[in-house]
Amino acid sequence: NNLHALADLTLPASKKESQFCKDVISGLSDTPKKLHSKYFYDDKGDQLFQQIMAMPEYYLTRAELDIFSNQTASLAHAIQIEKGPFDLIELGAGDASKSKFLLRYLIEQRIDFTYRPIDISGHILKELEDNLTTAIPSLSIHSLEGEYFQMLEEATNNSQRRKVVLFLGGNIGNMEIDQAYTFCKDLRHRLNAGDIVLMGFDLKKNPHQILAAYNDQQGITAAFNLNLLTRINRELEGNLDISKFSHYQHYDPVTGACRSFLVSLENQKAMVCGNIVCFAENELIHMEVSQKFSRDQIADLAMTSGFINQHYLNDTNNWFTDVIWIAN
Ligand code: AVI
Repeated sequence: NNLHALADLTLPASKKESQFCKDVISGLSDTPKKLHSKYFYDDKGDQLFQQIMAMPEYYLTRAELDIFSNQTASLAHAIQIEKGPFDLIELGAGDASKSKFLLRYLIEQRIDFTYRPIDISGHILKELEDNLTTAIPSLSIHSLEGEYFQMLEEATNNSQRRKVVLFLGGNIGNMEIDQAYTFCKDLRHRLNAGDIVLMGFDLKKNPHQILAAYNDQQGITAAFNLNLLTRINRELEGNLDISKFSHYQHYDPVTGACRSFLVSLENQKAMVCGNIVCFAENELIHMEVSQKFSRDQIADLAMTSGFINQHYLNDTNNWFTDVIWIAN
């Protein structure tokens, strides 16, 4: 183990005990080293992700927007609006650019529902509430800041209404496959039979197209990855030298895993959270997986987790799919 705890008196105890610090230290002690992509989203990370979504190579957001803007009525019927009042819970709501189409449609149809966006970023939620209140004044919105399942539990404890859970953007792809199975099973346990999940999956397709979406010419994805090192420096009193790491992206068309790494450009040492971390030249930090799925994989995920795979809504190019699952 190349990580040594130092008696560091400068870092406040609260920082050393934070989950962020623990996760970073444990990830950088692993072989291979890893960091969790959920930590990408500080204010700068939110901004960079907005830029990624606007990039010509990053087709995912436009594909799902195509589904939400052109098949809104089908989506609304797929979530069974005729079955009466419900809570529409969105995990990782972000800027709700897609769900906005559905929200507007439901309001126009005078459907009784409450929108409950969940996001780890308070900054994003505040902006979202402001925007939605202006765009759709009659919308009932109660946001929840925090981790998905903690907040889902809070949402479930406070209401007896049926639930429709949105998990869009291909966010499920940011979990390793076994974690995705665990996640869907946990999600099912927190729902009642008949509740609905609407989940977005990025599909396997031409590997060149997938790689290009994460290996953009302008280097925005690289900056998005490197920004986590900047965040560690700022929040965990680190002194990682950002110029000594470079972004490397890899797509495996057989497994469907698109992975990003940072490569250490030389032998180096840095302080993080009162610990010394050593990097060998060319050593990798695994940063993120963006898993791509086949329809068979999606059907298996649904069935194994206790959902009936109701149907698929695809974008015009068949690149991305939003799937409706009903809790069995
Ligand atoms: C949020 N998530 C679905 C994005 C993705 O495609 O995996 C995050 C991202 N990472 C690099 N580009 C976009």
